[in-house]
Amino acid sequence: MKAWIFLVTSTAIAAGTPCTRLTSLKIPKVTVRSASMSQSAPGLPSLPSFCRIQAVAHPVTDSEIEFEVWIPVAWNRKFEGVGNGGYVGALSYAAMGRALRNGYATASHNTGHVGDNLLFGLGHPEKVRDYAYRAVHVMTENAKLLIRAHTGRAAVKSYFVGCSAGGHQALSEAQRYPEDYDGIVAGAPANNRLRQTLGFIYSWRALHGEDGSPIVPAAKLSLVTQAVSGACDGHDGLKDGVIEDPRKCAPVDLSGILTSAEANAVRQVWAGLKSPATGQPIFTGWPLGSEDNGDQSWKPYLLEPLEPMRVGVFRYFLFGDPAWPWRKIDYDRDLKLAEQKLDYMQAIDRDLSVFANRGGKLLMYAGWADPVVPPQDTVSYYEAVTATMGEAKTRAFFRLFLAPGMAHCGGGPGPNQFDSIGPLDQWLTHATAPERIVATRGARTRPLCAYPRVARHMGKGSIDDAANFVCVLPAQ
Ligand SMILES: [Ca+2]
Repeated sequence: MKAWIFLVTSTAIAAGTPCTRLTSLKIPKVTVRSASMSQSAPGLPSLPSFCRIQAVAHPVTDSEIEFEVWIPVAWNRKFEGVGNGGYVGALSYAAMGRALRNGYATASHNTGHVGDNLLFGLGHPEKVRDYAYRAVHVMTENAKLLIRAHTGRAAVKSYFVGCSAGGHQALSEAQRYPEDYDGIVAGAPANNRLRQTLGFIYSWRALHGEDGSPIVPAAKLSLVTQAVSGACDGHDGLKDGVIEDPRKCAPVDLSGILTSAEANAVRQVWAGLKSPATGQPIFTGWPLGSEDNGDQSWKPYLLEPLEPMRVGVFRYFLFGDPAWPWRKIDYDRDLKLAEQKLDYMQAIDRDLSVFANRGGKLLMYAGWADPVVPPQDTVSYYEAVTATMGEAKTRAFFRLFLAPGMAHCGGGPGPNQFDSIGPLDQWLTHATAPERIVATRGARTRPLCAYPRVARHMGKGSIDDAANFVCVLPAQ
């Protein structure tokens, strides 16, 4: 009898609140605008049946965070929060669709504003904070609450998956809200955002004359990449059209394709921004081989914009002055000011002990041919965490995978399609730490190896088959 009562009780709890009745839930500072069963979403005409919840959160005055939570009928009992790209104030429906098809309950948000124009932050410091770190946390807390309300159960595991700005969000969650997620995937993280913005300004100025006209013709960028490939491809021991580690490239002769002024501009972008006062690096350069790979290039990020990308971080967020003369930037002084006033815009804390000690796992990846977020900076962050926490402790919860020839979050000449949530889930549920992840591009498969290891061909068999590669420490 007692067992029967328990069964009835747990069934009643498990039944939860019907989807359409979630709109009447009272959640502090949240309004559930709609909730209904669905099998589609914008751009996703055919999805597994799910409860679609649309809501808005107002954690503080002047904050308005749109978010959605999707809970599949055939639920795997896990939650996957998904990240955003750039400054785009829009929900990531495609990523939500992928999570849903894998059985996850999922959530996305619009970062607290609409559209990809940094003007949103002018005079709205709370919206900047929403973008920088708060919106993803607010979404996460409320998504968990709604999942529990609808299903009657808490998710057994919670994961976050993001790339670019989503990678920044991923690291911010691990650092600021280490109890939000059990597992986190941080792809090409734009977490060093203040310095990277200076890198955009510096690189734009390197590639343009004082009158704003480009020094390097866009059509020549692909020639630079071909020259880099010719000089560096075989440097890793395998002529396969992919550069294993562009930091090890020998000097590239550009004299046959660029004028000396053009070559000088490109070399400045490669070299990165150094402090005019001390000569110390402020931000890494962009990697050799990232100039133009057809599908991704420096063109939309460094060359074609009429002013430096994301200059609004300083113009609107820091100085609050639409007329701020960015050409007169003082890299040392203005970085210092930004670090004082906009520290929350970055996620560069090297101590992830709280996340690690509660069993959190972090999988980070980057492409070696990324024209947006230089992978050298991602490596630097990993090495900084390792130096802070120790190698053994770091490897126990944090792995970095570098994809040779991959551009920004995909694309590029190297194998660039791979599953990250699967290996992360295996790590959390079976304690199997990822050592290699197989990436594909067309018919070619290749293992991505846990840093600092690299994929080495065993000397026989196709170079297009991952089975013929082992992960080894690179030759010094
Ligand atoms: Ca190669």
